This record gives sequence, structure tokens and C-alpha cells, in this order.
Amino acid sequence: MKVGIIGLPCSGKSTLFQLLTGAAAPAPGSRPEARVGVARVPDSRVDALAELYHPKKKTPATVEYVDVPGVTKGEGSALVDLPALRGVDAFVHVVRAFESATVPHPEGAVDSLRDATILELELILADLGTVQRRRERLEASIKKANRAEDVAERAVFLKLEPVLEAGRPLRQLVPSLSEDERKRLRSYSLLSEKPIVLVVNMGEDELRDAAGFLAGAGLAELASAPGLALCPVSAPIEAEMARLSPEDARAFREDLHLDEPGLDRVIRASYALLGLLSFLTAGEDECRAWTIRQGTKAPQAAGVIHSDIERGFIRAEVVTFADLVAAGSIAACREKGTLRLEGKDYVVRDGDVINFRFNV
Ligand SMILES: Nc1nc2c(ncn2[C@@H]2O[C@H](COP(=O)(O)OP(=O)(O)OP(=O)(O)O)[C@@H](O)[C@H]2O)c(=O)[nH]1
Ligand SMILES: [Mg+2]
Repeated sequence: MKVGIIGLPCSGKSTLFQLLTGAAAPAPGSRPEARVGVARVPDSRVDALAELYHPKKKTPATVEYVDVPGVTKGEGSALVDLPALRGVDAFVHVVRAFESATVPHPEGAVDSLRDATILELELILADLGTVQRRRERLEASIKKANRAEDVAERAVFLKLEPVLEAGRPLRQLVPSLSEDERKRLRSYSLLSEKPIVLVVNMGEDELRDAAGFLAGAGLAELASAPGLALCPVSAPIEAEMARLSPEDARAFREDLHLDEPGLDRVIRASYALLGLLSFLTAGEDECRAWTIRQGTKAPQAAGVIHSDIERGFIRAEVVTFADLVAAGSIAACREKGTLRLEGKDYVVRDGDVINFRFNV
């Protein structure tokens, strides 16, 4: 999974990117440019499997994050065709809610609902430009050759335009499109079509009553629309916690009434929004979590590990994580009857521990 981090200037995007991926801050005064980094998906199940197997390697699932320069009001089209954003599955939109005398706000004052709305409109306007340009080209080509493929594509674009013109993101249209239309849509890098996690970067006071702040600022209502999720964090507090020992960090979090690290929440929110889940593989070489979409069948899940395993798929030996840990070993699961043999139509579930049988 790949997620682009976007937002107005100085909202805390790069700070969040560095915290998520462990990347170093760029040298002061260096030219702003896109950066790509990898975050590990926190998963205590991988640790529990490692206790059983003592593997040489323990590998969590990962999410790739892309940090891009801030979008200035009126300049949303800068995000179109940005090579680093090609192929992202979702956006994290960092909305500033923190006050600071030293960090200037591009709009003069902090107003997170206004900022969230400004950026959304930038995405919509950028898409409107893309869609109009593409449709004009299609019209010209239809006049010349009248190919059925172009006509079908124009039909989709004719559905997109009025939505964008009404100031609505394409995200809201997606649920009503057919599978074929969605596929066509996906081949263009349209911005307002992507799901968004609104990461609200707040100060310590706001974070103490995050739910109250989000409701009061109107962000909770904004984020109740389809394809949006909301996630409060405080970048400086996360940075401070990253420096503490795990015990001290836990005590700090309890003091702030936070049940898990803010960064874990950001990663989990992206997972949930995209309908992703993890299945696991366990052995003496490696215990590992793998990411798939909900509804993925066993052979395609195998394909995430290696295309040969998908191609030569015979069956999957499946046990739930809970059953494996309770029994202590695959052999014990086999005896108890909790190890299942599943075929090519099996839909993989979150927390399945799988051994694929294949032949190539
Ligand atoms: N007080 C306070 N300062 C913050 C917070 N988050 C980020 N900052 C500071 O704000 C400044 C800008 O942060 P960045 O993470 O570089 O912001 P950005 O969104 O990447 O900025 P651009 O890439 O220029 O658009 C830095 O000096 C940060 O230390 C926060 O939650 N509270
Ligand atoms: Mg930045």
C-alpha cells in the first residue's frame, strides 16, 4: 500500500512523515522535494508467532508513505502528474490545528475546518482540469475515428464532470459506479477519487479532549462522508514519545488518555479506510505479516508472496492466529482439528496463518 501525505504548507506533513518512516529531516535550506519512506504496520501477532518459532527474521507488513511539498491555495494542480504520487492508493491529509507563534500559517490564522475545505477544493479543481482536457481529446478522437472504446470512456467522463462542477469529490461518486467504470477511473491519477485520512495535527490541550475538539471544529461531521477517516495526533508529542523508553511512553500516553501511539492510529486508519487486512506466515526462517484487500481469495493472497505460488497453487493450510497460539504448534492444531485445508475459492481472513501448497 502506498499513501501520499498532502496538505497546506507548514501543517506538519514532513514531521509526520519522518515519525512514520524514521527518515531524517532534510538539511535546512535544501530544496523541497518529494520523499518516499516505509513504515512498519504494528502487529503484536508477528511478535507472538516469533515467540513460538524463534525465526531468523521477523517481518511486519509495511506501508509506503510519500511526503510532498505543501499545496498553496490556488495551486492544487501542482499535485497532478507529480511522479512521486503516481500509484498511491490513498492520501493522508495533514490539517493544522496547532497554534504556534514561530510557525506562520499561510492563511494568517489557524482554522482547521477551513483548511480541510480549501485542500479538498484544490483536489476537485485539479481533477476538473484533468477531466475536461481528457474529454476534449476524446471528442476530437471520436469525431475522427468513432471508436467504441473512446465512446465508452467519454460516457464515464460525462458522469464525472457534473460532480466536480458541483464542488463534490469523485470519492462520493465511486460507490455508484460499475466495476468497469471504476477500472477506467483508476487508470487516471484523479486526486479527489482517493480515500483520505484526515490527520489533525493538534497541540497538547486539544489532544487531551480530541473527540470534543474534532466535533466542535466541525471536522467530525466533515469526515463522516464516504471515503474519509479522521485521526487526531500531535506531531511534537509523538516525537517526544519516540525518544522515551516504552514504559515512560506508556505512562505519558495514559496521562493524555491515549490508548495507543498516534502513529499506530494513523497506520491503522489507512488500513481500515482501504479495507485492508493482514494474513500471516510462520516458520523457522521468517514470521511475517502480508497485506491484502478484504475479499481476496487464497491464490491471489499467495501471489502477494510470490507469483509462482499463485500460478502453482494447490491448496492452503489455514489456522487462525488464536488457535495456533492456543495449541502451540501446527502439529497440535492438526491433532485438534483446527488446521483446515482450503481451496482456490477460500476468502482469506484477517489473522489467518497460512501455509501454501504449490507446484510449479
Ligand atoms: N508547535 C507545533 N509545531 C509543529 C507541529 N507540527 C509541526 N510543527 C512545526 O512546524 C514547522 C513545519 O513543519 P513541517 O513538518 O516541515 O511542515 P510541512 O507541512 O512539511 O511544511 P511544507 O512541506 O513546507 O508544506 C516545523 O518547524 C515543525 O517543527 C505541531 O504539532 N506543533
Ligand atoms: Mg514538508
